[in-house]
Amino acid sequence: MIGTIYECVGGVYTVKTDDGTVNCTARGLFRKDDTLIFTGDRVNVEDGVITEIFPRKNSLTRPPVANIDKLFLVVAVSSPDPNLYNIDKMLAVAEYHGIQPVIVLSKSDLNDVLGLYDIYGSLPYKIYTVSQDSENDIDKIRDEISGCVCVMSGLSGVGKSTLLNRLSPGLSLKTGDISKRLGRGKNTTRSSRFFDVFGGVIADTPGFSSLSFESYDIKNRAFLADCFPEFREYVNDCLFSDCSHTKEKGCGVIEALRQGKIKQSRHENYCRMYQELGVYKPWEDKNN
Ligand SMILES: Nc1nc2c(ncn2[C@@H]2O[C@H](COP(=O)(O)OP(=O)(O)OP(=O)(O)O)[C@@H](O)[C@H]2O)c(=O)[nH]1
Ligand SMILES: [Mg+2]
Ligand SMILES: [Zn+2]
Repeated sequence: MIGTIYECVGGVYTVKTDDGTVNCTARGLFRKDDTLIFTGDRVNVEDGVITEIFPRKNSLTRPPVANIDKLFLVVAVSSPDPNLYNIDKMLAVAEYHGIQPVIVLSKSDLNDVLGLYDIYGSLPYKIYTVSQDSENDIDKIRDEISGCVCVMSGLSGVGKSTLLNRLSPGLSLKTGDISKRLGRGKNTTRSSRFFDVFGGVIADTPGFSSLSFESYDIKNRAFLADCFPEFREYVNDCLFSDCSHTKEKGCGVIEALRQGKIKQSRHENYCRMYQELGVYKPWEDKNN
């Protein structure tokens, strides 16, 4: 039987097949060689045991999901405060894996969205706004899900589960408070779980507090500039073909930044990521 993993909790996998939903375990071999099995994986099941994982078109480890078309990056305008580095990292990670990012600004009842619009409004991404007391873009987000496999992603407490409950009230997902002391969410959602809604699929996922590139497999920083769509039209203007676009003379990206065509914070975060990624050493790569 072939099916799709809808949830993984403590070694039990909920698999949806044409004949219904079954709870399965995984073949011992997968555990032995540390093969990760993700929500979204297409698998073969025999007698309640997953025997094969089919090749993925993409996968993320935080949130842990596979075969995704769209990533809704939920960013609260306040509580928790937006972290531009996290936003830019997540957008780059999605681009790297061929996943279409959609930005959702949440909690717009708490603060102005204009600052974030100023930075992200000119990127080739759709941006929607949601708040607990108005319908805003709820219908448009429903339309985005239709026909796609989507994932909600964002810091703990930004309102991912709350948004899903708004989109589809029957889901009744658990939501949690923000810690007053720490100003962040309490990791209320514990697993990545798919839901069939509006002719598509969407995963609620555990929020994160920080990001690391190792876990996302952006291996080679030479590809990083390509994950910043607004850089693409300027990279061919650089004087040096191996330009890193961080500080070189005659760099087309830096010239575009100087002319205000690229946002300061986006370039700063690009440089920070570039440093963080370091030089790719294939011989140290366990997965090669
Ligand atoms: N003011 C305001 N609060 C909101 C809004 N959306 C969600 N909240 C609150 O934010 C808190 C966190 O919401 P959740 O939906 O649990 O957040 P989450 O992103 O799913 O968090 P994790 O599961 O921990 O990753 C709850 O107290 C919600 O009531 C909003 O639009 N406005
Ligand atoms: Mg949640
Ligand atoms: Zn350059």
